[in-house]
Amino acid sequence: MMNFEFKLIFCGGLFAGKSSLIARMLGYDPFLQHVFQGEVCQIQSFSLPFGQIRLLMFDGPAHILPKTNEHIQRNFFIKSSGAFFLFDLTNQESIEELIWWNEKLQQYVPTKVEKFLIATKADLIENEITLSKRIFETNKELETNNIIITSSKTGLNIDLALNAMVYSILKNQDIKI
Ligand SMILES: Nc1nc2c(ncn2[C@@H]2O[C@H](COP(=O)(O)OP(=O)(O)O)[C@@H](O)[C@H]2O)c(=O)[nH]1
Ligand SMILES: [Mg+2]
Repeated sequence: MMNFEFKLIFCGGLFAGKSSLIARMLGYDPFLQHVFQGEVCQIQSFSLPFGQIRLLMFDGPAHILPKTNEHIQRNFFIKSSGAFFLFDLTNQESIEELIWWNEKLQQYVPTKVEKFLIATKADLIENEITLSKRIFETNKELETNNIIITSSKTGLNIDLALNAMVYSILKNQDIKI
């Protein structure tokens, strides 16, 4: 059996939807159940035919991280295999916050990190979802694999986002599944 452990970080400004997304990815409904506020790391395990994958999910402490010292910032980013970059569809300017998270990620992680841009709160958009030009420009700058439109309220594309991340990491590390 082969066992793997990967660190995933959830990046984005305050209220982008990080904690709700993590709760959903762990199989909870954050709108019915308590969201673990202040928990640094949540663990999700998957069983695959060849063994186990453990995901260590780190919730970006947006309220303190940009103001804290290099040591604490480094601890958050270091050794991550995957990064979810979140912005809020009801506030598309929230994408600007991601520039900082990406700079720090590049500073502290020299190896390749699998990245996805996660548009959150799709359930709050009544009409057709349109992404601004700035979203596509920033996505290009962040060099993500893809943009995924999600809702932690309805569960839209949550499994898809997590599966895409795990698959990309395994592929990047040349692990055949
Ligand atoms: N309607 C809706 N609200 C959401 C969604 N995701 C998060 N929220 C709400 O947005 C606010 C911020 O979410 P939270 O996960 O705490 O963001 P964080 O600061 O990035 O951890 C909370 O009031 C959540 O209930 C979503 O998919 N749909
Ligand atoms: Mg939070």
